[in-house]
Amino acid sequence: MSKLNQLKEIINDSKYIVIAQADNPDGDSLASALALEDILHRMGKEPYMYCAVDMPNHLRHLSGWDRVNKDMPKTFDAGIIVDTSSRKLFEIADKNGELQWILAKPLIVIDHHDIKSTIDATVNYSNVNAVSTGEVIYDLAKQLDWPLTTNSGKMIATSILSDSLGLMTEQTTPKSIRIIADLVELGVNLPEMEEARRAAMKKSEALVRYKGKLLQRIEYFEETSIATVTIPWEEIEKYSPEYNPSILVLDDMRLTQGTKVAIAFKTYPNNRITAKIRANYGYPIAQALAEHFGGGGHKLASGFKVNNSNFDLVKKECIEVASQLLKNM
Ligand SMILES: [Mn+2]
Repeated sequence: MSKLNQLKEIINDSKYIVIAQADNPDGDSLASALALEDILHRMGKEPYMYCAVDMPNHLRHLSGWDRVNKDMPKTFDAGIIVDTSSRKLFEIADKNGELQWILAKPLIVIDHHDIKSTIDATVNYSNVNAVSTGEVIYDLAKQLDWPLTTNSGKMIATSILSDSLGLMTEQTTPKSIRIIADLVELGVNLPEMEEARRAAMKKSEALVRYKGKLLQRIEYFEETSIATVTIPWEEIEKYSPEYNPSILVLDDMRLTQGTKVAIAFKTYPNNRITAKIRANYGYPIAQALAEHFGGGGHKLASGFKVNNSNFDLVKKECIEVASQLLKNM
């Protein structure tokens, strides 16, 4: 039997269907889950969305995000995993045993990543030429006559625009662009979607003014190679509930001409210090710099924490090590 027919049969034979996202939900995974939820609902099914972690704030403009549950139901007929073929990305469910529940039922993986699946699914339905999982779902809807509405269409468009960074990545194909055109014809309103996305990113007046202060306080070293900013405890207390102060300025720091690495320090009571490090493309020193202080991360993004330390000394050492790592490249 073809994969398409197998997939069709699993859905036909099931009523309660779990739609699962991995531990790193993004615009594609959430929008794909929401599109499938709408489609399955209209087919008379009972879809249930699952993700082991909270939906990030920047995705909460997608209506229905709050229907994603953090635990797996006890009974259901089948599962659909969206936007990943990697079992490693279900670490939480793997540890608490819930992954076994979904693996024990007929399971469909709908994905577009170019990796060999490590999920023991009944059907691995993956198209590596699709720019997003939503694009794969659109194809399935066309082939299997699934009911598309302006709502599921909007979610598919969101998924494509999200993973293709607004149709601007190399993986974007004429087909992805045609699907967006089809969806607009179906009634999807792109300006309205964009406005909702931007509205979710809006910040309070106080936070915008605070960002201005932080920008004023950026220090540059070795010409502008290294940029640092320091956020004291009083400001962490005041502004963190609305937004992470480091994230507010790190990108602007990295966008300074000549800047190779940006470091945001936070100082806490009892001489505890944390640092968030972001290196620019071509200067992959972030991980080594964090490791020097017992931290870790990736080549371009990392962090560390130290206790009982004198801030001025930690900062001085951090700048010296960063400067040395850049010289050694
Ligand atoms: Mn994706």
